[in-house]
Amino acid sequence: MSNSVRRALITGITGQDGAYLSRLLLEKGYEVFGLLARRGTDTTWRLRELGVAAEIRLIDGDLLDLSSLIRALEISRASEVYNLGAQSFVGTSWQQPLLTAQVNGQGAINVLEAVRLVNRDARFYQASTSEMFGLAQSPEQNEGTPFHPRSPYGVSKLMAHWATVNYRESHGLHASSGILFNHESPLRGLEFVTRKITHAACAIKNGRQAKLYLGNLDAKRDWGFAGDYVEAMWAMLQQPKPDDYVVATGVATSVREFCRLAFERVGLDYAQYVEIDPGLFRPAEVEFLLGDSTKARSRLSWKPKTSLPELIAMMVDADVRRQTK
Ligand code: NDP
Ligand code: GDR
Repeated sequence: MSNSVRRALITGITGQDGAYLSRLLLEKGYEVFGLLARRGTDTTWRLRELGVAAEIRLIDGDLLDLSSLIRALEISRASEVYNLGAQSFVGTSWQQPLLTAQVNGQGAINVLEAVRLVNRDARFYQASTSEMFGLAQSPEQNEGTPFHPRSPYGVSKLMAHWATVNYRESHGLHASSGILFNHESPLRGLEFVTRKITHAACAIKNGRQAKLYLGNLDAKRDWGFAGDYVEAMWAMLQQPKPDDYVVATGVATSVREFCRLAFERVGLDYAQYVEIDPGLFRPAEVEFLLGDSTKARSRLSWKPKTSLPELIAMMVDADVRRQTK
């Protein structure tokens, strides 16, 4: 292992963002290590789909086990640590508020502690979220917008966000927080609304599914492409000073409009197939999110490259390919 090679450790490497970030870092010449939480089934399909699985070194560990994180930092000798691991589904966070708090909140502090104990010079990235704005206090949200989380998920992420700020301020760590708005891709989990829609549009077109049941169609989100967003994560850790950055497209679209565009891509009218299931409404909804990423655009020279229609086409076409295999 040469000392000149840059090494990164990613928690949540088997998730959507973990896969895209792995590919980006490998392209940049990094050695990539990933924390692998033991599950009953194989969780590495995204890494295989992007063709990067063979190049990554997986280290067994869990965000709830500090000793495993210390070990992962020692083995990897990482100079950049990306904490992407989370119970990331907002809906589930009402059913599992304590697990969500532990994995997302305490888990982030465990990673920060491991960095502090093993290598204080390692740079740290925290996967913060627009869900922290929740009941948004201004029509466009930026780094100065007050937080008002609306779910146990949002609350847990706020803990991790402030812990990141606190380790920066009290221990001098190079710890940055990326406040990322929703980002999607063909690798998105099926529980999230965008992939649920693109998957169903294809299944309905193929005659495998009759209807699509959804909750609140009027919620609006600022949706971007995950492949673009991981570039901002990396750019944050290349800055001389750690900081917080909002990453977003600046375009808000309703779930209803997302449905219309996705079904249109397969030649169907969504209104004939989408039904409302009141059970899918959330106890407290985030109705509207729209990000102002001026700071990331000027300081990181970052901007999204993929429009929403392009993203939807990419997701629908991938589901068509998968379902016609
Ligand atoms: P995913 O849900 O796709 O991935 C989550 C990852 O966390 C998986 O690899 C999962 O492993 C891992 N994980 C869960 N619990 C643990 C644990 N106890 N120990 C170790 N690993 C664990 O999320 P995304 O890739 O979409 O998001 C990445 C991060 O960014 C998350 O923290 C999310 O909250 C945050 N975020 C995401 C946004 C988005 O729109 N995608 C927007 C803003 C923030 P396994 O596969 O084994 O379950
Ligand atoms: P979100 O994403 O909660 O924004 O969190 P999700 O796709 O789950 O919901 C977006 C909006 O769609 C509405 N909705 C439905 N959602 C789901 N999942 N299923 C449905 O059937 C449905 N019908 C309507 C929701 O009510 C909501 O308003 C995502 C996650 O990736 C988080 O980890 C991340 O932090 C945020 O994005 C930014």
